[in-house]
Amino acid sequence: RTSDVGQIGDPSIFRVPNRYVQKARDNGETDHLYHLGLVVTADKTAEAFQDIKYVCVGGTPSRMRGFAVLCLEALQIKVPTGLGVTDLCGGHARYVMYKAGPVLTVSHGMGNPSLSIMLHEVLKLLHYAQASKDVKFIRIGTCGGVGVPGGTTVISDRVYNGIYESFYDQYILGKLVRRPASLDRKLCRDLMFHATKPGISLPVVVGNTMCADDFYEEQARIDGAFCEFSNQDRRDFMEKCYLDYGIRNFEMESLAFAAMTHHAKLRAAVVCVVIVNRLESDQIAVEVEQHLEDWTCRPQRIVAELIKHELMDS
Ligand code: R2B
Repeated sequence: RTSDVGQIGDPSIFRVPNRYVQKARDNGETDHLYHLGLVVTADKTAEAFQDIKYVCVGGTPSRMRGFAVLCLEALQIKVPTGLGVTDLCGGHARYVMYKAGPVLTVSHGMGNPSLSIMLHEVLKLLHYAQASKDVKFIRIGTCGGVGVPGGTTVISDRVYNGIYESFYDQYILGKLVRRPASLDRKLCRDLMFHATKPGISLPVVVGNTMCADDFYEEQARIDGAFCEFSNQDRRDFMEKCYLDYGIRNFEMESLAFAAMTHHAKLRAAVVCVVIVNRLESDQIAVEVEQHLEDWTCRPQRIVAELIKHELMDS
């Protein structure tokens, strides 16, 4: 970063591609990030986030708190005794957000719409904070495996919607807007490297991901409240996913995540641990509960390792 960091037009800082928000920041106006429960301006509040280099997101508040604690340990950051990690979101927020040095960890709830609201507000927060445009975004989550056993982490290569297209579709002003959902290949490779190196050595595959807008019918489950296809249809679909499209997992947020980060010209990756192999079962076995703690930490360990090494090298 140069001495003119924060100057309007500084090419090293991140700007949301929205002229209205750009103008608001340049004019020093306030912005209510309603779902984060924060009122921000390009002043001290936002400056607190200027050093962010990684934004890691995941479904549940407890997992994102746990990841913040893991990052504090990995980066050997001491927090004053008794303070612990503090949720930075305001009172009526829908999400939680923690900061561990240059790592921001934020929960996103379930599904593309929930993630999308959080991401709009976090992107604006980084914009107001004049954070670097090189911030990396990583989703750490859980998923159903397609021919991949429980406990294995899938690092996404391509992400598909339910009809095998890498686009996130939205209806804006009565029109269909299709945004390409694209992840960063190098970040994916780097994550794979750290996952498999001696000392970490976790079961991990790189594969394509199908992102569904529903947990049951759209993910070919026959155990939802409705099911209008046969078990054979389900098997044919799974086979097509696996063989024709290299799909190795199903989850519910990667499409909006990949499309929005790509649209904002930011690098992003998706790292999810399998909690059920969908070629074997629809339901998450009760016995899996005993592994959940360990398994859900696996993407966190891989990402913390990458962050630690990248920061050490920088
Ligand atoms: C994985 O787990 C959730 C559904 O149980 C959803 O957020 C997802 O992508």
